[in-house]
Amino acid sequence: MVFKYLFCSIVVLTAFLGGIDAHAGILNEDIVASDAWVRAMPPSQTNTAAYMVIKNKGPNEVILTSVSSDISESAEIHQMSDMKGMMNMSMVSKLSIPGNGEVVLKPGAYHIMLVNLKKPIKSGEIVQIRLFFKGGTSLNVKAEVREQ
Ligand SMILES: [Cu+2]
Repeated sequence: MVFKYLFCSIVVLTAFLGGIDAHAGILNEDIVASDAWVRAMPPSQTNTAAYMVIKNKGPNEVILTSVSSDISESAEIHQMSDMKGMMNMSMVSKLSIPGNGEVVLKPGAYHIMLVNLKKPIKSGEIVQIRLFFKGGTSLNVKAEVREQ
């Protein structure tokens, strides 16, 4: 039993590391993220949001399919929409960045929701956010924690 458990752990670990390496190896140089920041939250809050501008300098559409962060258990792509005067937040499965275009993630619009913060975050801290795109490319973004 012990051997079987150990074997499973190794397989899982290898798959995990392999996944990370595969992503880290492919970088789409046409995609640039700028003005990245994370909203500072009081310690009682377990979620926060990250904002940035994602620019696509290439001619082809690029699709953001998932996000992750080192400070939260999970991260989601969210959209804010006005539903008859009530701002409503919903998760989206992907975000398209048009060729030679950009998408602005900002308060009241698209944002990255950092869900279940592992520890309180303070202004001035730098947070790593990783963007994963269709086709296997990814981008590491450094975001500063600020009040707004
Ligand atoms: Cu949200």
